[in-house]
Amino acid sequence: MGNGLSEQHNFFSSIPFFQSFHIAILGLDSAGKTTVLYRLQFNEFVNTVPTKGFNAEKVRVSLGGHGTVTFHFWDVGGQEKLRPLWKSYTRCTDGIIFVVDSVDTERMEEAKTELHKIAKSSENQGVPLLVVANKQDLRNSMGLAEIEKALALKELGPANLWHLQPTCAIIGDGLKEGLERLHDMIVKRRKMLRQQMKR
Ligand code: G3D
Ligand code: MG
Repeated sequence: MGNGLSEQHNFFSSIPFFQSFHIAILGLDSAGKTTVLYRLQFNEFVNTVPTKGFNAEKVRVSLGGHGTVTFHFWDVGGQEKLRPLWKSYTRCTDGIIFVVDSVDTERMEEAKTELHKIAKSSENQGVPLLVVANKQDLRNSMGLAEIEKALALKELGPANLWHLQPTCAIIGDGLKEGLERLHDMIVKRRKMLRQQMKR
């Protein structure tokens, strides 16, 4: 039944469509950014060395219900002297992954400062943020509620979509779930922007 148009629509919507997103991976040095990247890319643990500049990788991930999605990840060195560069990599990104070392209680305040600086910069207004609570395999890692409080995530305000994801990047636990949530937030934001433009 119907005029054929709806059948055509169903036919095309059943083809997995390809999308591509730019994602910056940020966080303090040694939080596990490069481990996250290579675990996502090769699905295996790669021994990392501190990142001097940046690593850029294109990774195709099959996300449940969304077909295959291509992510262009930029993993930027987290050492203090490299942090001013973050701004250049977050310009025009679709999403940001901010990796936190859940064991590094001493530098949680520093991580919070950097995270809020990024989220509040004018270029990143409303860019979806996946906060990765990494190294959850370690015995003395902080719990999620504790990390959410320490990073003052609720203070990011309603304009910023964010999700806090526990992970163990060396095994890969939690990464796929986190990426799915980030993807959902990016799609939601695009819809919101489209609706705003129509008004
Ligand atoms: P960075 O890119 O954020 O600077 P790296 O961090 O990816 O280089 O990781 C820093 C160290 O943390 C590495 O150990 C890495 O193996 C370790 N690491 C990363 N993710 C996890 C995790 O989920 N659990 C545990 N236990 N360790 C992790 P080394 O010893 O090479 O410094
Ligand atoms: Mg690195």
